[in-house]
Amino acid sequence: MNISETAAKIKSMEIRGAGKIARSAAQALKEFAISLEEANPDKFISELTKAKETLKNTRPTAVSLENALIIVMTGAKGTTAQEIRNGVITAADEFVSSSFTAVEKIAELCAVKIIDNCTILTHCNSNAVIQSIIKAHKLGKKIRVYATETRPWGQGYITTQSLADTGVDVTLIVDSAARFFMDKIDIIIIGADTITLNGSIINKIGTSQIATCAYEWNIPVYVCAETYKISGQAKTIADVQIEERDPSEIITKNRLKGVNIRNPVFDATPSKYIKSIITEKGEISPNELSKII
Ligand code: RUB
Repeated sequence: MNISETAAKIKSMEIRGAGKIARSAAQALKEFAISLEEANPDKFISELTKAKETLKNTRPTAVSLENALIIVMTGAKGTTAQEIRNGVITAADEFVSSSFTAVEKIAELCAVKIIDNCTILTHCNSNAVIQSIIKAHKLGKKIRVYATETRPWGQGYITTQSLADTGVDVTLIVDSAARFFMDKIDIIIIGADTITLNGSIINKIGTSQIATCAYEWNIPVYVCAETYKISGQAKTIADVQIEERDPSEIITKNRLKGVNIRNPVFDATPSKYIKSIITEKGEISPNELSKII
């Protein structure tokens, strides 16, 4: 896929999820470097930079996307266009492979947190979470999962179907039923798009409602996230742009007259509602994040 095709698919959410958009963008930048016929090294880097910006500007919230592109661009060094091209190819391949390894490692660590005979609640569709639940299931633990539908996009359908396909006992609920089922839940596991330096978690809209409710019920909330989802720039949630998408994702155009419709698609959960962040480098308390970074 070329840059504009990949950018369009990320923007339309045909490619979605913080990890997947990061890997797809890295792959697209690599393919662009392979196909770019430019012998002048400065012009080569300038074309790469333009392509990087096009990819970055597709979705504003997940720092995984920007970080992946920054990592790939660290390879863009050399005195000839071919050296730069090779550097980009190597950096992109390393990023994609390390991001898959990170998810495997997170799944191993998170599966330990999932005790036998446990009921989990998750929200949206996070690959890191799904792999963790599947890992625990394969270890023979008896698990029940409640997964929210995740309005307006319905990412919960992907989550529930992939868990059911691997034999996990899974129940789909509407987002507003999360509190209703809270007395059945032992642990909440969610993914992340961005983690700020003060330990706030930016994830799918509705995450913060679930986390505050879990706090009231004393249920631990774990975040499964690769370290490239930590923002080096965003100190607090005020530094993160929350994507707001078209109202037509919520309701058919013109169905209501004279009604304002808002469609923010992520929200921020402050660190006090998070038990820990499970990364490929180990478990991190959100309050310790800035020191560790
Ligand atoms: C997806 C979402 C996921 C995170 C983590 O939002 O909020 O929880 O991206 O996913 P959207 P992963 O559907 O709008 O992209 O663990 O797969 O990176």
